[in-house]
Amino acid sequence: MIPARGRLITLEGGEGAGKSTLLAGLLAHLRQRGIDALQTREPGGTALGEAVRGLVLDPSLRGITVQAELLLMFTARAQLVREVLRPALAAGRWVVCDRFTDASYAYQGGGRGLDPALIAQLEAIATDGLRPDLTLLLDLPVERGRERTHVRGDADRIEREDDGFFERVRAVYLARAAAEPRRFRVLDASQPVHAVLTDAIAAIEELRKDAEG
Ligand code: Z5A
Repeated sequence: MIPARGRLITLEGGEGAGKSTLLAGLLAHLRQRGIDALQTREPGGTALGEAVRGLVLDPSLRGITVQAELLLMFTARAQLVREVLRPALAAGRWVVCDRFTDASYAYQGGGRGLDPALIAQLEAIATDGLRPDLTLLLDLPVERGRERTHVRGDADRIEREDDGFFERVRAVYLARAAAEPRRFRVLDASQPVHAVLTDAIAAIEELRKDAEG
């Protein structure tokens, strides 16, 4: 018997929005529902992707050009799609991925100012048409995210950008969500953790019912 197609759920948002915190609760919910789910992240999720992550977040590599940064993000993504995402989805598994292609439009497009048309060309190569079934955008004012991450200390290379950078990132995320309301759910990430999880589960339940269809 051919397994039903799995589903790809992506989590997006600015720094400190609460993606990692939400991930554990979402995985627990899916498994309780009897869904075979796995988690992964970008950049990362494969040996190559984790090596790329080490490079792009390394604060000592100050001279990385914006074009090189963009290519590194898509290098990790090309590997993740073929090594992890496509096989898992084909086997009927659900995948929750901490960031995906929307992050490149937000950070390299919005934050760094690269042309979205250029990003779309790389998307076509790296993702081979794979798009999320559902994207949960954890929206949070930039200063609230900063307050949350400051306590952690040792900011990575991208976290060291100024507030203007993160305001542009947020604006692109919200614009993409507005342009694709069927795929995106915008969650108010300034709520307490349990309330964000409740909203996220509601969105996932809609997807699950559609999948059972
Ligand atoms: N990047 C890119 O530029 N282009 C791309 O294409 C891709 C990525 C894919 C790595 O991502 C960086 O790569 C990222 C974008 C860039 N750079 N930045 N900035 P990442 O996902 O590893 O990095 P991050 O987004 O900065 O992770 P983060 O700061 O850890 O955010 P988070 O996972 O969304 O937050 P968290 O760890 O769950 O929570 C942060 C703190 O807030 C923690 O103490 C929690 O306990 C607390 N928290 C969480 N939720 C709440 C609520 N609801 N209330 C109060 N406190 C909370």
